[in-house]
Amino acid sequence: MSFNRLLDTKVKEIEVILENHLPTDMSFQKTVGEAMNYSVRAGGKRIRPMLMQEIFIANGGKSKALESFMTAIECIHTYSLVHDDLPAMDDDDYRRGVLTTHKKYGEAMGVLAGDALLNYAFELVAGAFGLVPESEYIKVVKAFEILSRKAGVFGMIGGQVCDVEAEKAQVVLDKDQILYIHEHKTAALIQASMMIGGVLAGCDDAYIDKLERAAYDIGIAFQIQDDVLDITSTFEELGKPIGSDEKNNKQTYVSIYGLDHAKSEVERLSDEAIFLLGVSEDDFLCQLILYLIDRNK
Ligand code: GRG
Repeated sequence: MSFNRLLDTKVKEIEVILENHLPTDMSFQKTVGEAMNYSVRAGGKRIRPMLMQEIFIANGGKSKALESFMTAIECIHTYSLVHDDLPAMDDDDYRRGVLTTHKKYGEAMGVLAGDALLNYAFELVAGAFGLVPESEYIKVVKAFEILSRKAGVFGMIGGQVCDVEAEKAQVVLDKDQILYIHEHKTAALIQASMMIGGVLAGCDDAYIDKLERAAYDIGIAFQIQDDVLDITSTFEELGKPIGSDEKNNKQTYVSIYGLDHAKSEVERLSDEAIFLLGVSEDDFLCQLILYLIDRNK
């Protein structure tokens, strides 16, 4: 099967898993439930649950906790997009090709749907203890710790704080500062995805460290490519307006180092990740990494 068909099949399978885990049976709070499900169902590449699943499978994983964590990471990622689109942050009207959550449900419901998705992610992983035998609790605890750390103040939220402050202050960022923001805002959730896939499959600490390093490279390359696409892509392909970095006076790797250097850095980082993971070009994981950094949406 071609890579594109396989990718399509895997995305559809992941969407079934997400659908089976989304909140149902809402009562008086059903509007927020609808807003949560609207945001998740709006689509997206599903790369975080996919990377988690691929690492898990490649390492012979069997745990029944996997699907809870796959849904949890997509809920956390989706909440971050919902909040990032709010008027207090980037104030965007479109995401994933449809109206942003606050544009569709109002600002208060946008805030609450994001909050609820974040909390729901942890409800799911807490529930995973009920799905595995006691001998597997240690894996679930480790995965829980990684998820909470990489999504929190020492991970994605920390990166977003620096990004927001840098944008407001309009100071010129140096390479270390840009990389710090990319590492925390973007790479942290990709690291969590790959590390959790490894932890649930029972990989040892040395291999989890290697996954963390490879995911750092993939995350930075992914973010640089995102900045490239903000200049070179179209609304139709991206599902949101292009040029938003310039509109928000956001400094990016591309605005500081130029398109050519940014593109060669994406290539260098992805080569390094593929080397660290030891995957060959026939492996789906290798092709997935190349697709992520060479994507047009
Ligand atoms: C609000 C706490 C908080 C954090 C927001 C994730 C984020 C931090 C902001 C969103 C904007 C942005 C450029 C984030 C960097 C990560 C990134 C490239 C997100 C887009 O991820 P994709 O391309 O999106 O995987 P889809 O829609 O395909 O799931």
